[in-house]
Amino acid sequence: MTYFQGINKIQFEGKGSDNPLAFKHYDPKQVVLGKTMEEHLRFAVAYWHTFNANGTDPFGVGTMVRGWDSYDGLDRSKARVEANFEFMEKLDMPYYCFHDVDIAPEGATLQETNKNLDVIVAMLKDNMKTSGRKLLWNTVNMFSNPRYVHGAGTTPNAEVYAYAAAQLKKGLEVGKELGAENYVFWGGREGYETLLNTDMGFELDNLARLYHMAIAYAKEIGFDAQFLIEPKPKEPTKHQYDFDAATTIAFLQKYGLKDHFKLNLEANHATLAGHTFEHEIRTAAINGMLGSLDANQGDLLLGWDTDEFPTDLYSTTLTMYEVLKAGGIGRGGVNFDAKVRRGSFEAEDLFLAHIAGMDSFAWGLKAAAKLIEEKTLDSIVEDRYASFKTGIGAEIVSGKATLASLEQYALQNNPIVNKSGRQERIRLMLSEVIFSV
Ligand code: XLS
Ligand code: CA
Ligand code: CA
Repeated sequence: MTYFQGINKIQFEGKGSDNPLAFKHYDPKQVVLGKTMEEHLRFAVAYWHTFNANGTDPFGVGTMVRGWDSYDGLDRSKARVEANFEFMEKLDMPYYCFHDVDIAPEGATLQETNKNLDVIVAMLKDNMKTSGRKLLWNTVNMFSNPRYVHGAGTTPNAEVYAYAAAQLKKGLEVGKELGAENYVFWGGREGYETLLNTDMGFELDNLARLYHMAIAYAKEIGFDAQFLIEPKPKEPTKHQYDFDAATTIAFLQKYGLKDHFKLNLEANHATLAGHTFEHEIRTAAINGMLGSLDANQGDLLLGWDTDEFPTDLYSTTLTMYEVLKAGGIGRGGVNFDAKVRRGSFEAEDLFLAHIAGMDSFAWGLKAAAKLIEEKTLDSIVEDRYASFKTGIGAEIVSGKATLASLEQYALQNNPIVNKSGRQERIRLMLSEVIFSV
């Protein structure tokens, strides 16, 4: 059975090609700064957007034309598994990611749900073995089912907390079974609407308790995936607890969890938090917490999470610049947590969208590598902080300076001379590099 008829394996044809079903920049085996593009980028397909989303919005029903939708229940889940592997192979996508509810339908009881999962996980495992495709991360969806109306790890209801713990336990077992490289926690309902009915301190204590239990259980079953927390400032709750990278790091530090986690950062979540993606990546990197990336882009004219495919080359370049500077993405990857627009409803659009994202990231990688090779930004930054290399600056950095010694210096050093930051010039230099690769 084929779900993407008429689409062959997507090949790299290079910049001159006008074939929409070909890569112009993503050449998996091309070496950039000592590693292949494939090794740098570790692309992943997000199961939920590609195989589950049907284009429904608050004003209308689904629009997507999908072969697997001619089935129901577990049969549809099986069809999605087949479609997933056909899709990954045709795009030469090495990884995929999913929530438990994306791959198998929830049953009437926890027992039934777990049974459904077992059937599909076995099928995924077989397909992974024959295709060599891998699981970048899995997670459990503790936000869609109405039981999670007031949260999962931060619910005021201990019965719901217990259910969430059981779901999480199964998620860790599934991750182990499929050899997931990472395990993600995104707290969809871990936040609140109003303090008038909320004990924030208690909710955060409980969330930390759940994470400690997860660490203990992963150790018990020998699941050695990297745990990742994915920050998001709002939506669905008004105040999401894992607001951004800095907030999440502070939480992990407070509860003694920092050594067990890294961050899964998403571009659209960064912009919702009022940050750039590169700000979030830098914040994680300087704290040793860069884990993985959810690649997408938001619409700056809209205040919600639009999860569009990433095509902004300035952003993909600066993202890959941060990743290269941080020494690479490690066990993480670039997961397309992105959905085609409601009007892009043909199956072929799934390919065109992923090609757009993969090419934009490959383009960004090449530009970032050039920025690094030519030390374009490094020399600017080095020069900007040069006053800390010698004299009074060196004394500050070495710890020799005191308030009194600095006062003495300041009293004699008159006038102070500052240098221009040259931001506009640097932006143009960036454009020149992007369009030269
Ligand atoms: C939603 C999140 C979610 C996580 C995984 O906004 O991006 O999809 O990546 O639960
Ligand atoms: Ca995400
Ligand atoms: Ca999102």
